[in-house]
Amino acid sequence: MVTTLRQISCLLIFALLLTACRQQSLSSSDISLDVSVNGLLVGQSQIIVSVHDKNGNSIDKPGAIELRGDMDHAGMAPVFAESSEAINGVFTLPFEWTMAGIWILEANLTLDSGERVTESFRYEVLSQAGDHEISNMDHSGGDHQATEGAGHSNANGESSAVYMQIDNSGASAVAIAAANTAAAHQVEFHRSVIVDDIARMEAVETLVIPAGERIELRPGGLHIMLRQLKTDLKPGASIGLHLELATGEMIQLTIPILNMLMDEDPGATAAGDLVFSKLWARPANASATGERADKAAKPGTKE
Ligand SMILES: [Cu+2]
Repeated sequence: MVTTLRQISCLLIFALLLTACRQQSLSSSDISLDVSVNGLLVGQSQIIVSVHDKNGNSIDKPGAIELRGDMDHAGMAPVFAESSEAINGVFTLPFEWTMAGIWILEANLTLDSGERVTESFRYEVLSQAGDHEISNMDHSGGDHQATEGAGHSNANGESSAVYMQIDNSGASAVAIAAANTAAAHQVEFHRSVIVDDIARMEAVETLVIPAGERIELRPGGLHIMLRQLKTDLKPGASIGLHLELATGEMIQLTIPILNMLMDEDPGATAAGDLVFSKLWARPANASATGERADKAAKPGTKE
């Protein structure tokens, strides 16, 4: 009899404890993870994971986070990072992108209740300019661009993008085959595409303006990428840009450096059937300002 009573009271206490726990802990279905990456260049970056409830409120002590980064092709060891220290529901984790390419980042949050919340994200990581220390992996197979090509990210300086609108009033399509500028070592045509909600870049061979049509180069779409800048692009200044048509014809444009395209059009330039307008390039520094790998903290990498 005494035993039974004790058992019952134990059960009661246990039930009370459970209830108390339930009130404090969250269910995984109430939780969402926001991941942002500070740096998409090969080497050290910072990954910020913020944990919200379904109302968008940050969760003070969400538990422990574990990151796993895998490349979308075989042969690379995954990269891990973990932390159980969140400030106002935000984890900041050092993370090393070990190679340029497409990465799938999985964020695993383990709640105090033991429940897990998993979300995965896709990123394109670009190679870093002249970074021989980081690019110490095997680059056989002509992958020397990994050390020569500048990164895409504006946060690290070194690259910028030119935007414009091009109208073709002619009866035939015009193709722009190449571009160059004294301000950068490398100029490429890119297109931003959204893959699984993540913007990434694709190289475009030629810019084609169909007969009687307009193409728009704009942030988040087609753009002319300036890589490995030779000079700082300061707002208010301008750079020269040469476009080479598929016919061999050269067109010289002046591109103002602007923080964003203002309402007033900086001016149009006509060349043959083409009219170039709304020309601008975003500001950037020629020298990298991003944190270098040797200065940043090492992430918790495992085999
Ligand atoms: Cu680009």
